[in-house]
Amino acid sequence: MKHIDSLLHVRGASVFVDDLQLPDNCLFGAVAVSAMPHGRIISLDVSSARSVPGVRRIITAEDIPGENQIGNIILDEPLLAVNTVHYTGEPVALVLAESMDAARLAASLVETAIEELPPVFDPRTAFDLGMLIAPPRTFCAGNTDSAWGMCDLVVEGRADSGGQEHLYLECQASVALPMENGCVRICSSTQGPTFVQKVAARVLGIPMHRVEVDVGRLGGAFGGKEDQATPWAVMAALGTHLTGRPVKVVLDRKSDMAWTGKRHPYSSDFRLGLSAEGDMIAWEVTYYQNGGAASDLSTAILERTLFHCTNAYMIPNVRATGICCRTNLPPNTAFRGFGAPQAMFVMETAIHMAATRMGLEPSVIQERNLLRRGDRFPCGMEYEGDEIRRSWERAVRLSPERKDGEESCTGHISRGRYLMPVCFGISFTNTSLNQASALVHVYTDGSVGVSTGAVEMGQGVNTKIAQAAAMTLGIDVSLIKVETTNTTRAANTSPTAASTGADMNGNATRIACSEILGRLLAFAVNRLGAGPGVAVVMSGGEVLVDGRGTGLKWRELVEEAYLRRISLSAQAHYATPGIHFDTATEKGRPFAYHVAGTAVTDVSLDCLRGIWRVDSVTIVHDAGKSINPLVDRGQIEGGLLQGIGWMTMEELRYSDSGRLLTDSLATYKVPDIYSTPEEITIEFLPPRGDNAGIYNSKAVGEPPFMYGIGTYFALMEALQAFRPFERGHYTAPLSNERLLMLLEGLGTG
Ligand code: LUZ
Ligand code: MOS
Repeated sequence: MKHIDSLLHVRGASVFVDDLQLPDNCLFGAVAVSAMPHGRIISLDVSSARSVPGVRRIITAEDIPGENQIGNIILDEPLLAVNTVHYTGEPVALVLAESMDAARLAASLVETAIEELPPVFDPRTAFDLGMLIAPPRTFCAGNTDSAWGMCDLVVEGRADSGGQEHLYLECQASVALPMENGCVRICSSTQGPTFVQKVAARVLGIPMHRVEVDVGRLGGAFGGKEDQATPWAVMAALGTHLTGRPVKVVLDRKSDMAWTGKRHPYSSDFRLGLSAEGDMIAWEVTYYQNGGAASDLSTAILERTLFHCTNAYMIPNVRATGICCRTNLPPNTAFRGFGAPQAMFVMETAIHMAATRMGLEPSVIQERNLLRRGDRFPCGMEYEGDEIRRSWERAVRLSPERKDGEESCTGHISRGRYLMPVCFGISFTNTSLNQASALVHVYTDGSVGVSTGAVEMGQGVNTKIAQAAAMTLGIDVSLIKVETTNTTRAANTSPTAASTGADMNGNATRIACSEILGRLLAFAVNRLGAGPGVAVVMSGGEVLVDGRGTGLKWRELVEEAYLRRISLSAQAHYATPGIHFDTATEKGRPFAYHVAGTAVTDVSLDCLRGIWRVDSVTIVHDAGKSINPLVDRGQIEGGLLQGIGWMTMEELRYSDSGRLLTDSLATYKVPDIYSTPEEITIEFLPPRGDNAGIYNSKAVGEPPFMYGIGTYFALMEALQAFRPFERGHYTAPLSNERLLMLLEGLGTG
């Protein structure tokens, strides 16, 4: 089955926030921001801005009726700056005007006099200055102190990975509409409708039930709209609240890139101890996370880094410390993988360094140490699967054969291969977020409407929810409509994040649908006069008794049930079972299950020019029993490409004043069709046994991102085949510039 939005998308008929029909009296909001990374606000002069024709109102912090606070986990972020600014791009005022052009012009004329304070952009510097967002956390297993003595080799080094722009196609967007009696309705491009509702209520100083948030679909998000759609939506709501008029706030691309947070850059120190045979014995790592100017989701992201500090490997002695550092960059935020890619990059760096030192192929070390069923992660959870080793073995067999005796470096073209195993935990690391709900209505003509907390952002969650409903009800999927995500139909929802959207909302949908079906079938038993002990099911839209057709069709049954005053609606709640975590001991079972897979990446590097291509990527991925292989394949391909971009070309550069220089696609290079691997082979690992996802499928959103890490190390392999070297410091992205420096034996990282 295709993605249910595919026809709309290719026809340009899908509706996004920017496409919504606006009432005639709509105002347009533009944001004035700080041009300094750190400083005291001396004065805010809005007189020139106010004189722009069409400007109706300029809102600053003083106008906020409720709390000027948009923080999530830690309350440390104002909606509009007061007294101090902490990053270039921090909102200081909201200008409302009759047109977007007038609003943007006026916003650029807001004059903020700032007395500059010294900025800090580097997390290690921030750490030295004691600028932490939260106390450091450490995950331990075994005892590293006593383990070093057992090691035949210890490698030490540093690994730095860069940030990443989300580059969702649709920029941040929201429209707020005034409703009767001081209520407000917000249409937002957010992954977290409840968070928008909660923060809007807090800022406006009204109860949550007066704020309705509605989400149709998003033009991509990737984590960038988990927390950071909120300020713009709340600004629109604030404008509406203060003027009584509809307000639209939409960012243009450059502002969106410059002002919003990114994937967290990390700088990490590590020490890996191994036996002479390549068994990993001890692993110590310290992650300096660049959190930016406010906490946002940084602490949760760092927690996931710690959970994934050993990736897919069994290491008996571990000490991993995460430090969440406050800097003067825009608050960094959720991004596909949520701290796990950063952890896995450090792990692979250490393995690569050890392999180089030992004169081994990295795969020799990797394979020896892959997790086996029953092994424990540092958090204490057991690895309950066998997919890591099975995917590894299958990927090795499936990958293109490398001809015996073929030199890996012929002339100036050097080839490199790297195997990248990935093991990713599914569930929000914050256990309480692992809940979802669904509201299902069957209408008297047999058509069905499903509302859940899941947000469609292109990933296909609505398709999977429609499938889950159809599978449960035993009717055709064309009868199912998935409604907008709305806080009046699905309350207290978790953001659609952590790859859990389809699992949790699909399960809530399944439960609600089976409740309705149960009522209908009980009625059918009566209606057909079927005796006790017979199996009555709905299948293909018809009631079957003991597997035989009865001629009683879905629509007829629904109509009759209605006349008998049987409820055709149900609401259901789903809470992921069996998960818990104790932050006092840093032990527990945080994840419902793990998703694993292996990618084999082959690259060719032109050692004169420093340019390269990915010849092939062969992926064996565990999607459980996929309910939609086409959607899952799309996620795997997209994740891979996004991961390759993060590792090899996407580089953020800032001016001395913390202004993003790479604020357009002319200066920020993302993968395009020319950087796509010549061949991508994706095979789904045949599932064994049951999975905790929806209908035995598994979550798919984030894990494939980390296959892209393989491209970095395949390039390293190709480099070393041309020019053998050892380095103690690896840096990503491995841009063409950096590659050329390495080829010349220059540069760091
Ligand atoms: N968001 C979140 C996430 O709030 N908690 C998580 O554990 C998570 N994991 C991945 C992506 N988003
Ligand atoms: Mo996320 S990184 O919004 O799953």
